[in-house]
Amino acid sequence: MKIGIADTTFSRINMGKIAIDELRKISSIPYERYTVPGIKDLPIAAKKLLEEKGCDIVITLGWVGGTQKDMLSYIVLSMGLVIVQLMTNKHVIDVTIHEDEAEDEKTLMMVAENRVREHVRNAVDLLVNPKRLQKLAGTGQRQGYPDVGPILK
Ligand code: RDL
Ligand code: RDL
Repeated sequence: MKIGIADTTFSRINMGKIAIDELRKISSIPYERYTVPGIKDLPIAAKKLLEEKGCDIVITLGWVGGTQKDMLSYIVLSMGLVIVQLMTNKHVIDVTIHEDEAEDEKTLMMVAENRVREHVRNAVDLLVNPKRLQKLAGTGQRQGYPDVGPILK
């Protein structure tokens, strides 16, 4: 069993390092890291990790800049990752930070770190402990910001 971690040099935070730190805290599953220039390079990195490097699941770590052009790049990434999943029949966990989703850099850093760590836990659960996710079904989980919680009757 192996987990792929794909990250970018475009990101302003070392998201790959945070992901590896979390993975080491919660499991001993081996990993393979693959760093590419930017988000549009992540779909092929994910596909190579799954098909050539023998990974069972991939976590992609992307950083989207604040302009409309960056948003368009994000849509390309997102569609590309869905296609990779359908082509390989394996999960790719898309962790994306949008540079404009927080007021200041300190908050952005906190959101990014939380989102990466929570999605690493999701990826490990998808792989080895899917029952934990089932227990959380319908509970309004969010990654990065606090969970919104369920709507109660
Ligand atoms: O294949 C080389 C680049 O085109 C690729 O790395 C792009 O993902 C780079 N890139 C953009 O061209 C862009 O307009 C990125 C962003 N925006 C972005 O917001 N985040 C990225 N890359 O990681
Ligand atoms: O692969 C991990 C996540 O990227 C994936 O689970 C996304 O579907 C999570 N997600 C978003 O990133 C988002 O911006 C969701 C929503 N919005 C949404 O509105 N509803 C979701 N997921 O179920």
